[in-house]
Amino acid sequence: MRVFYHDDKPGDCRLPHDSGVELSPTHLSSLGVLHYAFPPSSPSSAAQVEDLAKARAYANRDEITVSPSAMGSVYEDKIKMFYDEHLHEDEEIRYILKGTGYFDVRDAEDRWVRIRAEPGDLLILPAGIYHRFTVDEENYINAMRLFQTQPKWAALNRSGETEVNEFRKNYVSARAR
Ligand code: KMT
Ligand code: NI
Repeated sequence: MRVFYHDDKPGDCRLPHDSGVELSPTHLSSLGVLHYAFPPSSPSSAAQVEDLAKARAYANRDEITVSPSAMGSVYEDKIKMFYDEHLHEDEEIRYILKGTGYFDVRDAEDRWVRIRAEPGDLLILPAGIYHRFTVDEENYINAMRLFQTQPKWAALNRSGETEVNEFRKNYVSARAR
């Protein structure tokens, strides 16, 4: 994982958009974003992911591959959808198995913080945080998604309504503390 400010320049979202300003993992934890490194090649990783899922009551999971060959004609549309700024009323947990991609999260000053995710990175984005996702120029990522039994999984695109969403308000007040 690498964390840096997005350069906020227009252009293909799959490019690095690296501002050159590197951020520490502590910056992420101050936003309520948790990160674990469970290398897929390490024999203990699968059990560690299981333990974490159990501890947070995540009963369900699936695997997603974002790539032109896995998604076919809907690929470009899916990429645009993932990159629309949104929030969820529940955590978003992603465990990267293969490939690479970028998770962008808004910080307290509303700047985009870009997280470059690689195999072994497990990220937990808290409910209510504004975020988006893109693959990089390799156009390939394979990840495990974890779901609680009753996921509130709709992506709510940023709008006047999400600004007053109770999960958003709870997130902002928890972050400020
Ligand atoms: C999401 O929620 O943005 C996704 O599921 C994208 C693929 S996970 C690497
Ligand atoms: Ni999301």
